[in-house]
Amino acid sequence: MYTLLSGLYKYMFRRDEYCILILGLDNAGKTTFLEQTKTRFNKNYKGMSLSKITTTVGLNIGTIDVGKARLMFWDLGGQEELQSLWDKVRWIDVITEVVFSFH
Ligand SMILES: Nc1nc2c(ncn2[C@@H]2O[C@H](COP(=O)(O)OP(=O)(O)O)[C@@H](O)[C@H]2O)c(=O)[nH]1
Ligand SMILES: [Mg+2]
Repeated sequence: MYTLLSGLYKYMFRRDEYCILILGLDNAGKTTFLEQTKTRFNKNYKGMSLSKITTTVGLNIGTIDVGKARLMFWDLGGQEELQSLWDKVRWIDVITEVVFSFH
């Protein structure tokens, strides 16, 4: 009975999860894009002031829920050392690239 109920619960409330890798060079606006997206889609999320965003060291992960889907954004720092990781990523569902530079 427990298995049946927990299976039903999982079926009703499960979310499809997708990983989205945000790629781009330093200062392209990746972290700003992620902050804006989180602010727009997560009702209770108080976005960080855009002027406070500093260079991402390593990795920054943000999750948003859209309908029945859960999107997990990976904001990978654009430093040269990390660029070698880009082509090693195999399990990512979507790769989005931020190509604009403001400097
Ligand atoms: N004018 C303008 N500046 C932006 C925009 N997006 C990001 N920036 C600025 O560009 C700089 C780098 O942004 P950041 O998100 O840290 O880039 P990242 O290194 O790719 O994560 C910051 O000073 C941001 O305020 C935008 O859409 N318009
Ligand atoms: Mg960044």
